[in-house]
Amino acid sequence: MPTTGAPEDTICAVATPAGEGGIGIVRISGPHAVDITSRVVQLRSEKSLHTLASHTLYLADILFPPVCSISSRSDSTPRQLTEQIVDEGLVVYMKAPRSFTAEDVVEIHCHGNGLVLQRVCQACIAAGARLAQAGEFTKRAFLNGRLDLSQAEAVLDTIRATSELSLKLAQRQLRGELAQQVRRLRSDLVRLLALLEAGIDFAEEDITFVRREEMMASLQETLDRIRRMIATAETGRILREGVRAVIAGEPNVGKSSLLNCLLRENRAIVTDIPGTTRDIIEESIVWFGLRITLVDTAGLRDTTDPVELEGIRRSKEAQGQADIVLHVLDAARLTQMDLEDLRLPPLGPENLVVVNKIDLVDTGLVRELIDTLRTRTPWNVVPISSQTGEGLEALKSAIQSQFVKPSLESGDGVIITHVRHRSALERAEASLTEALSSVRRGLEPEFVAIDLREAADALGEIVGVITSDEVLGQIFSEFCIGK
Ligand SMILES: Nc1nc2c(ncn2[C@@H]2O[C@H](COP(=O)(O)OP(=O)(O)O)[C@@H](O)[C@H]2O)c(=O)[nH]1
Ligand SMILES: [Mg+2]
Repeated sequence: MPTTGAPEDTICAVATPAGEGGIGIVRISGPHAVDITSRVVQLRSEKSLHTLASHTLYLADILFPPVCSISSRSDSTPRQLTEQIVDEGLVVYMKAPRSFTAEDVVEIHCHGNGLVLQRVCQACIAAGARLAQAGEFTKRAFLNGRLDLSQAEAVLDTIRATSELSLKLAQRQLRGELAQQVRRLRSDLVRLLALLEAGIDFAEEDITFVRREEMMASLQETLDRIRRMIATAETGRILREGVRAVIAGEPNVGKSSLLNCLLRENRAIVTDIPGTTRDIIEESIVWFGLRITLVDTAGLRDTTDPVELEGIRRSKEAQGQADIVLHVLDAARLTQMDLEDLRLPPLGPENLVVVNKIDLVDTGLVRELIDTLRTRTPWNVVPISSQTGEGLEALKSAIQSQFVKPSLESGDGVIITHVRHRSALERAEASLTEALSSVRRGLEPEFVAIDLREAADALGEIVGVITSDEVLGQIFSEFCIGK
């Protein structure tokens, strides 16, 4: 269970983004939410805010400064509405526990003007609220048991999602898909632990509560399930954060042209002078629901120009951080050389060879060239022309298919998207492997129990059953104020 008790104070913050908008919302959460709001707004119906029905919108005038402080709550003198009105808006009360934080929540919807919103917030503070910290509403939802930790993280993922696939994963996690699976695994371990501990307690009577084979089979099965989850982590990270695709190759092969062509804009300078691009240029787009950050780099060649040398250093660094490297070759140059002499940096399975400028070469020759490259090497080779746009769709699909597996799109199974979850699963895996080996070697149940408990605790960290203030602080500080 969460270590901290339910908060006593009432917090407020602007919940909508800064800038102009059709509406802007101030959110107030805590035991005094209604009292505080009653100092800041007045219903058009003149009724008391304490009579509000839950989950219903009411038209109201928003006042500033607050008419009276929270301590003189019984004050019933009619309010002077003259210059104090800041705006008009709607008020909605969400009675605990049927609210985002599971506390009493009031939202004041006014016009989306920063000045108005700020004044409403100041009025709430003057009336006894405290300005919320980053992520504090979501943190309260967690502390009050409304969300588990993985769901709280999914709230942030939902806010941050920049592609359909990342949004889909965030929503699945928000609905508790990961949490359910982790809880099942954990309860299996806790059950085994209970049997084991019962065996330890009754050791003198020589009673066995769980047979060794049964224990081994159970542990093995849990271990397999955890390993399958860990195996999804790399794809999950990419779907959540997007793919970093670095365009690399010798000068003048058409790297910047490829970037421009894929972005459909003249982002990078293209010239026929080798060594034009010196800095890293990056832009992000979404293809097939997946965010792709394209990174154009300086061409690799021997040079003494210090600026170009720095560009080349940055290019190599960018390649090191890439999820996929697109190695661009010039088709016209390839036809003039012996392919045996072609040197490429070591390529992993997630890298692509892009043969550009095929418009300059006879179609038959291009086919021959590509066939030769494909048969001689394990590389995935895609012919394109940045000039005519030929082959670009095939290139996009080739990149996409490296990262989006059909099984992910069909939505079966849980996908691990957070490093925090992955590291907890890996610790659980290590402890279970240890436990399994202890059982196999016939060690005392006490040893096995220690590892089982560690594995269960590691799983518990994912959903927040076991947690520290430090971890909570880290997670919620990433949120914005008002969430
Ligand atoms: N014919 C043709 N020329 C191209 C193509 N791609 C790039 N170029 C030309 O090749 C030269 C070098 O292009 P650039 O994109 O600056 O190469 P980078 O140095 O690799 O970034 C420019 O003159 C481009 O117009 C292509 O697909 N076909
Ligand atoms: Mg360039």
